[in-house]
Amino acid sequence: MTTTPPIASPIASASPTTARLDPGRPVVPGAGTLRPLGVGDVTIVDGFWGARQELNRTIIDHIEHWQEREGWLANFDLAAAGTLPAGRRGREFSDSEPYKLLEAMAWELGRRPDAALAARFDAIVARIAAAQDPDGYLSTRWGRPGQGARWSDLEWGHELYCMGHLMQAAVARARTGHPKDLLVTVAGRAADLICATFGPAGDQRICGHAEIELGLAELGRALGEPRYIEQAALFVERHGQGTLADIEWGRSYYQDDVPVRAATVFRGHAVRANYLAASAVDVGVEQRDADLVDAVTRQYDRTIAARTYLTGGQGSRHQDEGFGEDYQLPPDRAYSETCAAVGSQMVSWRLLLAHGSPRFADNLERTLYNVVATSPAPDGHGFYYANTLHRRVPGAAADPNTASKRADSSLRAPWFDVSCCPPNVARTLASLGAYVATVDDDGVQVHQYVAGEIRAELPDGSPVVLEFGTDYPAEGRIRIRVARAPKHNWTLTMRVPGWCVGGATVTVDRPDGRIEQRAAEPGLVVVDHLRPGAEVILDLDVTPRFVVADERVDAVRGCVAVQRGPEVWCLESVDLPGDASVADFRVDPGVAPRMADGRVVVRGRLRTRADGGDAAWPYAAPAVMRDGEEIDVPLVAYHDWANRGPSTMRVWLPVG
Ligand code: FUB
Ligand code: ZN
Repeated sequence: MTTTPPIASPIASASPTTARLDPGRPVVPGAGTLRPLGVGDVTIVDGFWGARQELNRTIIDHIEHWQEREGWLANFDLAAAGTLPAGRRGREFSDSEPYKLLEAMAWELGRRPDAALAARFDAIVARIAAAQDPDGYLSTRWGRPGQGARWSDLEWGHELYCMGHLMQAAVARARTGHPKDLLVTVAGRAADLICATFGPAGDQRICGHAEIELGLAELGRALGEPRYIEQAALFVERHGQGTLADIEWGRSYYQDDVPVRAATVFRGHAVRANYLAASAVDVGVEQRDADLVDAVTRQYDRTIAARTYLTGGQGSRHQDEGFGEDYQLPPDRAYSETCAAVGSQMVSWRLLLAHGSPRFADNLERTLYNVVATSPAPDGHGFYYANTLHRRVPGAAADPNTASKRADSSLRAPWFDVSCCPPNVARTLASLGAYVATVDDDGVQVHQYVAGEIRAELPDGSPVVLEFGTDYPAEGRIRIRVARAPKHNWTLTMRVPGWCVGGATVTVDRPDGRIEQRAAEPGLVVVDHLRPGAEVILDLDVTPRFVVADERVDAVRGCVAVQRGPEVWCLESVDLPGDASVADFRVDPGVAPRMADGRVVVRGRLRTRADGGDAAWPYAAPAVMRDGEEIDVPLVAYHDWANRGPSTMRVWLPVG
């Protein structure tokens, strides 16, 4: 049993992934360090994510209901009837939302058959297929008499973006046992048209919102069609050539300012930046282009180091939904769009598969627990689009019958005029099992801890079945029982998260009665010679802890935040005495946070102005402040904030 350092990139020298019936893998790289499992290989039961996967059924229903209600599905019927543009509803990118819904449904069906859901899936696909032009073009917003011409507004038109989502949905369907599905045919026809239109000798421009690159790369992999991957590569390389118009936020908004290989950090619109980076990894891996993968890896590392919130959220500028400068991470202005987090997970996952380093899984975990889990309401009927880290005034409940403005909703809203985030949550939750573990030539690697079962197949065909028992992250103990394993030696590699600074312990209970126990540091811990019946217990120290930010994150200087395991915790005013606001609380950093009744508790005081009121002018000699009695205040896991109604909230607590 050893603790190993991160693994170096083997992209250039890797051999192709062994082909077998695909159990539903969102990403299937042709090379890399680790090989993914599929949604059909991992069963998550109960626990933090099991409950959310169950909730996702409601979320999917909710999304379908709202897409119908807002006319975004009916747009396809109008297209098929030839009556557009009259009656078309929704933004120029509304077609993408039914595609993301279909992707979520496809993964969900791959996870668990459901005849009623399958029938709904087929019905939506039929409506979409009927709207496709004979040459493969598919858009309800462009290209018909009375509408703008095809490809006439690549900056803002989102045609290629939408068709990229169509392709990702088709990939989900193809990879879950339906490679001949009508949706796959529709997506393939769209891909053929795009290759013909934007190929080497064709239109040299890109879409103003990266996504087609992702769709083409993965559809190419799924259908064994290299043309699609080559087209994805062309689009990736065309970024930074300035083929799109300059706009008020500059070409960096759509990553058309600097070639992908030359960029040093993610910039511009955060969703666009992440989708592009993810596709660049796909292309780099597929073309054995280690330089491209390394370029994205460097940008990713710097983005994590200087442009990412404690929650894993990204984007600190509302004006363009974009990244700020390095360390410009004001908590009260956090845009942290849910979609940007989903995009960042896509990059993390691809880099994890490419390099094998646990730091990518650490980032994925952080974002899963603190953004993806935060967005949906506990009943599945509301969502956060933006994920602030500080609410100064209690929010107002959104009208349950109206679509909210995207970043305006101060509490979770049932729907938005721009509703990209809810279906992004749905497709992530439906495919979550695929992000839990991988295999390599030596064995199985566990990256995320869930209760359930992993059924893996090693490259030599040997099955490994692992049963997981855990209440993680409420507790730090993970029990792994080996139910099936090959006779030859193999390794079980577990991630000890970077947050686990208190250390971890691994206990191996072997069927012959031998018990071994070792300490482990953050990184990877490897156990071998495991036979059926063996049990491995990983104990991670989830003692709550204070964290401080780099001094350059000026906005939170003099503050601490609290983390427990992968979860960020926050203070809500409903937990303060009287009508105190979170602005009044000063935490005592000398008293470690502790657990009480399942909640993290911190000690501090309420601090108010001695003169009792607000000054007429907030800049003056320091006011005389009065500290109240010491109080212990319970925090709430950030993903649960606002579940008890309107409240002021803050993640970063000023130190008293
Ligand atoms: O432009 C399509 C989507 O709408 C983006 O990804 C989101 O940021 C939202 O603006
Ligand atoms: Zn979004």
